[in-house]
Amino acid sequence: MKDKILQELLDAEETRQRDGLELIPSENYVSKDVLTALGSIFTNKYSEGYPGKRYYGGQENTDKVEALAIERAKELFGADHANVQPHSGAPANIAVYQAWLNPGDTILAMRLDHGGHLTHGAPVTSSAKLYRFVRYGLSDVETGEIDYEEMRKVALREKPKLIIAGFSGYPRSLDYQKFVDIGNEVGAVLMADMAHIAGLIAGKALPNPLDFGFHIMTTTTHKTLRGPRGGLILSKGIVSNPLKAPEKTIENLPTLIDREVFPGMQGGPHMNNILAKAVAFEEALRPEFKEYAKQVLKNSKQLASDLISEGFKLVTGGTDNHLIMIDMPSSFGIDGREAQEIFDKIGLTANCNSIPDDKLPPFRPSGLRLGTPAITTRGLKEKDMQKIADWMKRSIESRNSLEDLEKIREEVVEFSKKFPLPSDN
Ligand code: DSN
Repeated sequence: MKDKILQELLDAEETRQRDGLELIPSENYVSKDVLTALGSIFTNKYSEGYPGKRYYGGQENTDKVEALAIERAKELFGADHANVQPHSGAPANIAVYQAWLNPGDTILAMRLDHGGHLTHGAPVTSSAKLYRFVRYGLSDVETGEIDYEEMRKVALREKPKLIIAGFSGYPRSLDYQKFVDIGNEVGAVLMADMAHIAGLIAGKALPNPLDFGFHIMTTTTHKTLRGPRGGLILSKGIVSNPLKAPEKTIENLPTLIDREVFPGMQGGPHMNNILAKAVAFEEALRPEFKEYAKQVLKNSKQLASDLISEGFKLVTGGTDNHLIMIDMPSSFGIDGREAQEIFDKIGLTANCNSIPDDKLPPFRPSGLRLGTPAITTRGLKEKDMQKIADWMKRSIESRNSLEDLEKIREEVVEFSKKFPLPSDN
């Protein structure tokens, strides 16, 4: 790069990623081919519309790329329809809301302080101003059990037009069948926001909500799915006529979604990004991706167990997925942000997060959220989890000694260097 300042920052970020361990559960490392696709000249092209139905000329290659990305996404998730254009997870969710709902309609989603996501109606979002969000949550924060009885009562009372299953801070499994039963009873469309676990679903390590009768699944493509930053919407059913505004019926959902993504809320798709999605979907279709998905879960369970042995108190007592939430004040009398800052000093990257019924505020919450997707991509196995738990414990105990923290950091750097980034190959 000619700009020396930016080149230095790029180099510094590469060193940070290489010399540390990435434990944020929503991050991952992409392959060299995904990086190549992102940096390709497809970024130069405008392609408003969909394959075969574009507004500008010169689409002979973009059409093929997008068609391939769509076919691969459908195969990966057993969907009838895929829209690969959403720029990220938030626009994917908003496109679904706008495709199906009218302003003032009701959405039933997980309590944000019990693990639900910002885009599921946090008061600060534009969606919360347009739609009425009602909530389900946990019946028991000790086990993480969702209160399905209460969810049913709320659904019968509030008559939501959309029910969302999905989370960004929940370490347990959802009972998709219960969602489907409740949704069918009240006539709601069922949307699974699988942004966090899409790669584990694609790798068949976790069940697929579409198999249970969910109508729509949204996801990002850059978390466990290990693709470029981006969004994806999958559904059952086929597009009738994307050029004609259809009635809002379940059969028309794919058409409604396509029309809402473009021209409803986005302009030209980012074709370099769609090329990179097509690359990542092919990688996720390979047998070795199934091994990866299984290993993410094995590492997560092992790390949870090693952390418990070191005295960390985990929210819900463990994990069923890639994500672990630590209750920091109950473990070591510090808050989640302080823990995040200590771990930054030794090269372990995680993020602070609210825990259910948190007594602390969101910017300085009690929880520390971590996960195993990125370290599993680097090649770490169960036996390596004890090291991470040990570094975490030691660094908290040594938090007032810069010298001790520096010593731990050297150990982390030396260890991390043994695990190349996938883009090195
Ligand atoms: N920021 C993502 C996460 O970390 O879970 C969700 O949007």
